[in-house]
Amino acid sequence: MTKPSIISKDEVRMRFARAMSDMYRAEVPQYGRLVEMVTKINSDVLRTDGKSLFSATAQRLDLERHGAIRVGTAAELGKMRRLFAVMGMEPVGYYDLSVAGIPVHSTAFRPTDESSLQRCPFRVFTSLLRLDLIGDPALHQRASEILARRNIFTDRCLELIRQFEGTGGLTEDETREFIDQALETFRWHSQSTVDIETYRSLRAAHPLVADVVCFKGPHINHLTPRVLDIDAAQLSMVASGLRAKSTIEGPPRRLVPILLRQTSFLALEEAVEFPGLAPTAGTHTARFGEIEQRGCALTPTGRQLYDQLLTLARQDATAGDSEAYYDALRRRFQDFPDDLETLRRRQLIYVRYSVNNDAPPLPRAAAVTEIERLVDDGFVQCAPMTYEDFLPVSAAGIFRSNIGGSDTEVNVAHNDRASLEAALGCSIVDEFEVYQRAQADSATLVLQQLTARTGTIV
Ligand code: OOG
Ligand code: NI
Repeated sequence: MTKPSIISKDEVRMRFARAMSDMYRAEVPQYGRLVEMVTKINSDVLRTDGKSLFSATAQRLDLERHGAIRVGTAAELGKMRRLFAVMGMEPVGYYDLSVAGIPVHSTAFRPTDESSLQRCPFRVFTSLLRLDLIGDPALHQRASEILARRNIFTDRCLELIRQFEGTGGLTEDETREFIDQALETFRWHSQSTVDIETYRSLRAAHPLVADVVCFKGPHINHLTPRVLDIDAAQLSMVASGLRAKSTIEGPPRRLVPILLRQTSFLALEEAVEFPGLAPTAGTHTARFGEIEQRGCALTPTGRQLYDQLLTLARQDATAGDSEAYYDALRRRFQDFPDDLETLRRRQLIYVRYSVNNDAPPLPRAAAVTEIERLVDDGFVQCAPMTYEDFLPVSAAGIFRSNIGGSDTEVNVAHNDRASLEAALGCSIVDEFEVYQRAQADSATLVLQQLTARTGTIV
């Protein structure tokens, strides 16, 4: 008997992302409208600007989504890491949101290698609640007890994860079952697991605490499509009556987009059943819609400049007054070069090298260290890499616009990457290393190709 074949992790991720999108569309109809809007804008942009900087990533756009979840305990996060590993997703980047008054720290599960990203760049921004930042010890204790009683994964889901870990892959039948079972973890539950008094006291501590603690599982709270023109998306959201957030997070509009720009529509107020109360007596706000535009990945030097200019702009104007804020952003970001040539020469962005097939064969062998000179001399061309990660200041803005409660204070904490890694049970991948490696690999490949071409003329 032949052994049933194994489904690749990329394929599992692609199918899961699709299933998640279908589920969220059924749960939140506004998401479906957002996706239609984005699809239309993207096809307009590609039609009028077919050579857009990121047209190389155009074929992955209809699959490109990020979602977000919030878990309550280290044990939940540890299992979540194992679940995402089945789909070839690893934790990349550490985001400390406590500095912005939000009692969580986060990472993003995503694929890291080029071909997997090209197949399906699905990512999930995952936050772990930090109950230690909530002042009231009794409430902290109560929340921990509630969390300790729940199990956010089905037994069969855990069994299939163990099976994957044992054999290194799932068969067709197991994959189908795994996707069905895993979806259960992310589904919305309209019944709270606690009574309304408990819900209210946790909500008073911080709205996020109530969102994480009072439900059966970590419902997916948004699913974000990638748009090629976010200013058009923002206008179109407002025009279609969605309650859009007042400002777009991230860098200003530029000729060469960098990092990530994001906007959202505000959370829905949804009916929730509480034990002992009539079904319509309570509501909860947690789920919302978001759109993002992705630009060039920045090197640490580029990122430092971005952080510095963003801080200055935020000192000039508050994000609440969008016109003044956009003005301040535009003014400050005049110091950030806005053409590819300068961005590359000053090593502010990561690039992917390729052989310029229009150039004559290189007359001699060359070393990797000469790659930049080969670009200047026209033998090698380069394209910017897409930023695949998130931004802590933007994420805090998105959190805040959706959970409200900006008046609830949390204790200022220290960056605690080590405890997030302990909860995950592995170390967090450094995002800069991922881009750096991809850039270096492309340089090595180009050199091999050039040498092969040189070889044929000698
Ligand atoms: C996550 C908010 C952050 C983003 O795109 O920066 C985020 C959350 O609300 O759970 O999704
Ligand atoms: Ni998001």
